[in-house]
Amino acid sequence: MRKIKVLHCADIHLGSEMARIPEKSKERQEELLRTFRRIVKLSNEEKVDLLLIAEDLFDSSGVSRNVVSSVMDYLKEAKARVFISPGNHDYVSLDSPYVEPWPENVHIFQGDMEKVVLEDLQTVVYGAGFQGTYVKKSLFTKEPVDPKYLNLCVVHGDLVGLGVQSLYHGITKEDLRSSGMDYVALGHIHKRTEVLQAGETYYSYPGCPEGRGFDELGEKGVYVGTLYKGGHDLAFVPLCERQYLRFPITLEKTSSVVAAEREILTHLEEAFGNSYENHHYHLILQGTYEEGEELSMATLQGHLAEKLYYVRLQNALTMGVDYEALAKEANLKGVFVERLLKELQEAKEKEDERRIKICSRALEVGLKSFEGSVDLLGD
Ligand SMILES: [Mn+2]
Repeated sequence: MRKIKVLHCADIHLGSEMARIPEKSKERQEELLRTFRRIVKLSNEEKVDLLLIAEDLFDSSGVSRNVVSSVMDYLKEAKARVFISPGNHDYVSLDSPYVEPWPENVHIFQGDMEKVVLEDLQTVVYGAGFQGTYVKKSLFTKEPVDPKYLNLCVVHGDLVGLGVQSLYHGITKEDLRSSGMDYVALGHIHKRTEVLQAGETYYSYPGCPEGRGFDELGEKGVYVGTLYKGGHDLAFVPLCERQYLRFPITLEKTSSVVAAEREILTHLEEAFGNSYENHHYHLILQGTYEEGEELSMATLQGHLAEKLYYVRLQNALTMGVDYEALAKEANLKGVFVERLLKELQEAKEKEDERRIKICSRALEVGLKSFEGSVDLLGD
């Protein structure tokens, strides 16, 4: 059986402003371009037949001349045939880079669904391109595919439920199932999906190959592998330069900034290995501190920033209190704590999660109010 090898990437967004972390914007734009170059290099190393770029190669039609020239130069080095499907960010327009001459090995889908027959590979590559921000109609054709060939499709698609409208070329599983395609290389959703199946049609979103903010978390990359009638062996290949990561860390040592710093760095090194310094972190610090020993988040963040590429701290530490001892005090505070502890105990016995939360919070805030006024908004 004829097998072909492909690299499927999507949503690269070259030229993106990366405005969510402005101080890193310039550097990240360069890194994004280098990531694209690594994609092309990988396609050569893996000797793929086809390099499929599903939508939003560029962040906009107004992308700088330098970026367009670099992309063309990189693609000239590609040994694979390249297929680009413009999406809602980089749609085809009169001033778009897509109307310029591109290297000979690059095919750009300019509008309605068209097909390119590759006799030597016994493969047909279908594709369509956006011509504006929105595409409300279906770009799939009703024309039946020729089952003698391996039929692929590269397209921007917003996978929606039956009857749901989308401004971004809504497609349903039924559309995929009835398309007759062996594989549909999708773009639009920046979070990767597994390679999925609708009837005989396989499809996937590889997600963006480089995150651009804390809304694009974790490892990013592309799909590489072979496709054949009735199957595939596509595998995810991570190749992002840096990740955006957000998670809680429970600190044991909260008495000094240096101790906390060491604990956090050790934790990150264990979790992410040698390259742990390279990532963007949003860390939610949990744990308890002794009264009067609250950590300075600004100082801790400053220390960590010397090591880590980017770090943002969220202070979720709480003051450790010996409630049992307080409950025994013969004063109003003692009565309050004793009463709340009883309520909390009852809530725990009934496994009433909502009540447990309310009682815990009431204890915490109530105790603070004994010390003076409580700023609930800033808390
Ligand atoms: Mn996109």
